[in-house]
Amino acid sequence: MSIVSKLKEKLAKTHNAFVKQITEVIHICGKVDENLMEGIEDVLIQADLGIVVTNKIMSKLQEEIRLKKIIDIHKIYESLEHIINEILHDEYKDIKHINFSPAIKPFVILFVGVNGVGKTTAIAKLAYKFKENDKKVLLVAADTFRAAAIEQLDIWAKRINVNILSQNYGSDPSSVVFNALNSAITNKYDVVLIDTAGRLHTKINLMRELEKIVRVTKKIIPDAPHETYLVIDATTGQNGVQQAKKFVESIPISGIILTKLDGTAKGGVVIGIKDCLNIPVKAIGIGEKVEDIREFNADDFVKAIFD
Ligand SMILES: Nc1nc2c(ncn2[C@@H]2O[C@H](COP(=O)(O)OP(=O)(O)OP(=O)(O)O)[C@@H](O)[C@H]2O)c(=O)[nH]1
Ligand SMILES: [Mg+2]
Repeated sequence: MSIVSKLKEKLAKTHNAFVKQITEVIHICGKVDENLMEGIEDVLIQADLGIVVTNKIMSKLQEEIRLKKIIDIHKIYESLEHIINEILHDEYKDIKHINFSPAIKPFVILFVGVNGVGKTTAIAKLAYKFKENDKKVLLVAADTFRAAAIEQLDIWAKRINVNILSQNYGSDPSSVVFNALNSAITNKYDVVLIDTAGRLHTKINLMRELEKIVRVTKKIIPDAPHETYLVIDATTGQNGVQQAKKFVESIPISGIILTKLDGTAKGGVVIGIKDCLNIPVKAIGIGEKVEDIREFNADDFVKAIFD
């Protein structure tokens, strides 16, 4: 099975919702007019693209209809695909892929996000990829809020056969990070992946805790964390994107990992994120298994949604 057909299978809910609704609007309207434009705009909003990018798409669509003098309603679908593809290409043209063989050592990645979005799972998935690239990987259990969180990371570490550094439940997450980074330097780890507790963006003390983790990290390795990934649950659609804004205000975020795209019709949320947060989606989660992660690729994504 090709990469796109596999992805299409995983994104089936978003694909079906999108195709079905657009086709329905086209069918009901029957001709290219104001009604059709309103119908398409509604579908884009419902698909959770967000207002800003929806407006951008709609004005490009109007322009294309005018310039190309489109009267055949069946050409609209094609135009829409082409416009969304162009927007994503434009936004992602200078984006660096995740480097699974980083030159910097240890390469430190911090994972943050609200509760239950899939941080720990994303860490396991990426750890597995680094491992496949022969990197020496250390997982850091800086989610000390729940004993179960440490256990969960420990289970993943055993399953993918990488090391983990943890302290007792209730320890200061910054002290776990401090010890882990020192150990990573001494023991020559290539990659350090730091798991943090889920936190609501509105809890100021918890956001301060993240800032402290970053400060402590820098004390040991001044240019670390080399990446900070904000994990967002796609099933929460635009809500997730709005929550993300608060994280961005607290610490620098270098990329987004958008999870659970397999279980939602709200996959359209991908299309508006870069525009809204000015942070690229680096990877997408499409299942619960360790191999269910893909680096984000605009071309493949648009094909999976439209074709
Ligand atoms: N279907 C699907 N489920 C996922 C995906 N990513 C994570 N999950 C599931 O989501 C649930 C929460 O995942 P975790 O990785 O524990 O989330 P977390 O952000 O670490 O949660 P907290 O540490 O409690 O904040 C688990 O049941 C995962 O299996 C995904 O891409 N697709
Ligand atoms: Mg977790």
